[in-house]
Amino acid sequence: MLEQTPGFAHAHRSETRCRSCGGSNLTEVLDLGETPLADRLISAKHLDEPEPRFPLRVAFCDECALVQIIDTINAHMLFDEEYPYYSSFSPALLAHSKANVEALIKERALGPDALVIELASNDGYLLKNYVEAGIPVLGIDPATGPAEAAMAIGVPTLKTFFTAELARRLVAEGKRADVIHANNVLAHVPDLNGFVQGLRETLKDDGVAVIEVPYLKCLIDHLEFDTIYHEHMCYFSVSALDNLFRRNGLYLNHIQHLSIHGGSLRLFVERTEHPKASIRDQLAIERAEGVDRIDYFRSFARRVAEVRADLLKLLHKLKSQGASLAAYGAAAKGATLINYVGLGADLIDFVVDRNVHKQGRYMPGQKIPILPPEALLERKPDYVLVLAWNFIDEIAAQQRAYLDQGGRFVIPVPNPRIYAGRLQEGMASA
Ligand code: JHZ
Ligand code: ZN
Repeated sequence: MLEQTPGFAHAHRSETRCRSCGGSNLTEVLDLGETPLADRLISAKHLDEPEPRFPLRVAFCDECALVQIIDTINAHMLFDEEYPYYSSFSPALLAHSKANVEALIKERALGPDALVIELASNDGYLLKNYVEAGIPVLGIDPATGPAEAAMAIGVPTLKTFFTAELARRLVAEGKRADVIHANNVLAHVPDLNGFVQGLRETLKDDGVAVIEVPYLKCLIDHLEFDTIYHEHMCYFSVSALDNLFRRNGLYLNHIQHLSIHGGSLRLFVERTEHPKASIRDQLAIERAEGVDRIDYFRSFARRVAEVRADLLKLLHKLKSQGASLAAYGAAAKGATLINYVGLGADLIDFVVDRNVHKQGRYMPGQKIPILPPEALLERKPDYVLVLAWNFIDEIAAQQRAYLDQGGRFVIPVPNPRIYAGRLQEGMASA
């Protein structure tokens, strides 16, 4: 057991077995040190209190190819009443979700007799589209603020975690679903097999689970190491997903590639097996490139350390030239980045974010204040490090006035650089 922040040791556990197959051949591929919890923003009144930090280590399972963190934090600590992530603050995400719902309603001819369930329904950003179309929905989310926001806009929501036990209760109440959405939640689940079994039970025989996960291959290829934090316990390849679903009587039949969150997969999972070419093709790519083998991850830690060194060098150079620096996006990934790289309030004056629940609070670890985006035009920092680089196009459009006045963006990954108008070839921008 590693040394813990006093008083918080009970909230942390080191895994010795794979979260998916239970195998004991976990090989560490990256150690990001001890970091604070990425979505645990600090309020002014708690600024002087000790902040918990926990080890953050990534491992590869030789048996089922799942990449995962070794360190598990108690879920109630991760998703408490202060959880600040509200999906609805990104218009690009709202448009992405709406298009997905419209396509499913059409393809599956969903109507008033159908039931759509969303796991981790957050503030109702997706289900509200079904409600508008007169299709019954049920949201499930344990985070108090977002769940209440969903109910306030007419999205019925159970404020709890989805587990195999809750699935049995829903089935007993006759609530099996035609469609189950689960976006960016599979990685958050401590009992992966229990969650997937619950999914299976809650799906109607001909139902489909539509699941979005950030894609491991994008994480590795584009050095998106900042998307690693304690909330994200797993990092999925198609190979590992295929193993996971199959073990629990579900089948990955189709995938779509999405640019959101730095490169994601949308999975179509059903109770019967009839894979489309998209599955065979991607499994073949992963096999050919070795994503299902440890070698693929061997140089990752070295390349991540290079990003850290390059970013520090760039920012210190700007600072030594007399430039002032701020950052955009109090994203969870931003917390990993500033804490792993070591970017403190001495270097970055403030962070801006549109999410009103984040404004007025402080970044974990480094305690940099979070302000509304208008602060960029008011204070005119010379450079803005874009922590939410996955939304760069949207942010650049919104901050046109700042850029036109000579302000400059710095993009941290995959290679730290001053923004020249568009992202590097192949990078996602949502
Ligand atoms: P964003 C989130 O991670 C949440 P985060 C979660 N941890 C998860 O699993 C992953 O996604 C996949 C703000 N913003 O969404 C909003 C603006 O201010 O990339 C957010 O605070 N203005 C559950 O937190 C942040 O930036 C804008 O114009 O790393 C973006 O955070 C836009 C577009 C965003 O991911
Ligand atoms: Zn495994």
